[in-house]
Amino acid sequence: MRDAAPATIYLKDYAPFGYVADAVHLTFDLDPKATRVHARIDFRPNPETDDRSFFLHGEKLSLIRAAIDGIEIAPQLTDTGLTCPVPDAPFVWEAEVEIDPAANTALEGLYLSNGMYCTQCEAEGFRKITYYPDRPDVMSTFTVRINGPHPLLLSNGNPVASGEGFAEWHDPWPKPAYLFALVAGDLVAHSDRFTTVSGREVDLNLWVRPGDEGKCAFGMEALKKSMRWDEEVYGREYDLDVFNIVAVDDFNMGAMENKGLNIFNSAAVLASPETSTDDNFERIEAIIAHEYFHNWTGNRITCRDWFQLCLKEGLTVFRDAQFTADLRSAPVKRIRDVIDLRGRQFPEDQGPLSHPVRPESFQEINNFYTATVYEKGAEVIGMLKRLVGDRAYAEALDLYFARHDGQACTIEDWLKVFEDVTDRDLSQFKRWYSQAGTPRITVEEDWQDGTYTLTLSQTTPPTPGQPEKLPQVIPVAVGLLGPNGDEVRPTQVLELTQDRQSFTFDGLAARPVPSILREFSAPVVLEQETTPAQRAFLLAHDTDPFNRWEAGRTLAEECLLAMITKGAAPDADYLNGLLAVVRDDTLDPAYRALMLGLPSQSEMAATLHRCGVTPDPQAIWDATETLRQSTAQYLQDLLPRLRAETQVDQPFAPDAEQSGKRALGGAALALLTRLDGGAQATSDYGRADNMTLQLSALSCLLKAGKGQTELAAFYDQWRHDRLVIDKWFGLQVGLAAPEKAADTARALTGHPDFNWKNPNRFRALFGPLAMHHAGFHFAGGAAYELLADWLIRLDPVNPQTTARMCSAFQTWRRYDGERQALIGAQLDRILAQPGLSRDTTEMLTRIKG
Ligand code: 0A1
Ligand code: ZN
Repeated sequence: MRDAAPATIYLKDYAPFGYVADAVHLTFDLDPKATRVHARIDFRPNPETDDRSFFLHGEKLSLIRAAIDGIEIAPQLTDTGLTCPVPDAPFVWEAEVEIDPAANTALEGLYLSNGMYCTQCEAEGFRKITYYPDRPDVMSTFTVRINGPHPLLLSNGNPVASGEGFAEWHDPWPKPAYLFALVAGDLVAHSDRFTTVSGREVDLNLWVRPGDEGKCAFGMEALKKSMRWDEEVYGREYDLDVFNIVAVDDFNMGAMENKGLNIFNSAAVLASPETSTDDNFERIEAIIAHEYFHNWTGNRITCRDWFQLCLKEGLTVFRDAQFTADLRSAPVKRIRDVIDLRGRQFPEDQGPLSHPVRPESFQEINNFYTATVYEKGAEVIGMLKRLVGDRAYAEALDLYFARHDGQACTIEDWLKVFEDVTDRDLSQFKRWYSQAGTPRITVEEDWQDGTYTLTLSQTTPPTPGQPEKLPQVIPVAVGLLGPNGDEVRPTQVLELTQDRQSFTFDGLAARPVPSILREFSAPVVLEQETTPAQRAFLLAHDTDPFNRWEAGRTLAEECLLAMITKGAAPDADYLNGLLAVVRDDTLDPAYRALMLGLPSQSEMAATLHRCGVTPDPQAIWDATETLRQSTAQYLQDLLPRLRAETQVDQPFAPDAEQSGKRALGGAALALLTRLDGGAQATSDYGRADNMTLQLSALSCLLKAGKGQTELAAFYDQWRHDRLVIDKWFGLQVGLAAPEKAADTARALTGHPDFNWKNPNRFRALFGPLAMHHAGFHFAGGAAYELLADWLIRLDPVNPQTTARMCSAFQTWRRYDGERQALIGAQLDRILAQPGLSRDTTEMLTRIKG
């Protein structure tokens, strides 16, 4: 429930806790409605500070008993914790509390999911388990005894003892409380072993509900690949005798890196060819890697405070992206990441929720697990690596691990290892952590007497609380192509550090065509005025696969802009260039599939807004549809060949090669369906023997306004599988015609399988509604109202998921007055709810601006 006035917490106010926790002993007596937690903690005064106030966080706890050095005390209790006098010397704190896991629908702390006990303590959930200094800079060893009748009783670290009705665990690695975990239930394991580089034998278990055993093999392989990769690439070895992963159905996020006991949303780990798409497999592999990599970047070295969240998240996202690039295709991974960045982080950075990669204040930290902290945080690390070079990066990382193992660190610590290794002053680079907003780069060119000059200028628009921006260090990777398409200057990184800066290239025989921001070397908007012919030239010749794709994307964007703002016809340069690339069978099918993509409709809205035009969602939809139809006609003769070429004859494997073929085949089917009225998709649906093909055919049919028979058959086939039924919900909303999206979603909320308290199911329905640009913004605002109704309903049950879904409204100021009025009214309606959570209140207040 909402505090009278939610407090704002500031980075500048950081102060260490007055006490060190040397050892934590916890005993759990499990009971669904009345679990008893006994805590015994060895504290001593912290020599780093004189502050001797003793405050332990605690929320929703019934205190049964508290004692210091064995003597019972009566602490002063508040809504958020307790205080009491303590000795100015080492002492033993004891407390017994009672908690109610069954009533915990917020899914923070200890809760029940399908009868299984499970915890989520990041960021501040441990305080709902016992009284504790619940802050990441308090690190301690944990010994845990769990008493309960469940066959499986798990906690962090290594098993110490177990018997009828109990188990004991000890984690020798000091950790903050947010990495604590406990699981108790009746689960089955898919087990394996891993021998680390120095010969440690590690038991690996993936624990799932009975019935899900067949969906574990892929996750286990991904785990072993991650463990080996981290040894080989970062020199990081696993450090316990056991690594447990547990799949849980009710989870607010993707997964959690608890020490030695990762807890995963079942959607982020369970996979089989029949029930999971290629994209699901790739995402699962990346999330398993991400959580595993946290063992070093997050667990062994953690964050001093939550403002430093990007220290572990940016670095770990960067590492998992490297892993995927190594295992699969580096260009395809990069392009997909940039699509994601533009789709999720750019709107955040360019709207009312904009915040620095390292925020300086917050009310509810759960609202800062954002694309900016995660994905832009990873981009910042990519830039740093590009600036210092691969070798210095590796040395800096070695130093980071050596210097900070076992510590709770800051961005200053992180940058210092790079400064020490390279002797570079990174103070200007550090602005990437403190300055919000997406920089824009403009380009001027000059050609005289064999010298080509590129002048780059940077500006970053104002963001909330940051009206003025200073220039940042922007690595701009550039290559030059000669008139015949040959590369006359290979990629070189230009360091743009000033507002405006010129770079010259001498000794060229002819005026070159620049390929700027290769590999998307910085998270910026590049505003380069070029002709469609120049774009088409890059699309045909650029040696940088990212920029080649980018040339096609920009051509498409410009073509759509002309169609929307001038009523132009689809551009021939775009269609010709696309045809040439897509028919080139020397190129990776996955890459060609990406070439067939268009900028998303919300991206088009952002571009129009940036150009000073109020976006009309229906006009964007219409232009996109027209362009897709023209593309289908233009590529008509190629489509049968593409389909033949992308047939997979081998047994299903979710690897880069097969999934690339299926992606291109799926893109071809989508175009073909526009020409044949769905005949091919109907036949494909009937023959599909894996979820990628099944879903691709069904999607084509639904998009064409057909496929109701297949949709019903799909439900009957998969009604027993909760993860597939999530897809069934999403598909119908996401592929509805704009005028039907809200009604479709509303009707589905009445379906008996719409278990709205399950975050996956809630998101399965409302995520696609919010992402359906023309449907969500359809005139009249029915979708706004529907989403608001459900956010109001969900907030008292699960504030975290409610608050995250509020970001659907973050771009509202882009639209016309009528839509702004409709959305504004919904925002006000939600904000007026009595007892609205701190999470949702903060999000909506920021969105309103
Ligand atoms: N640290 C996890 C993400 C995570 C964050 C918060 C959670 O609950 C509030 C759960 C998971 C990761 O980066 O994977
Ligand atoms: Zn993470």
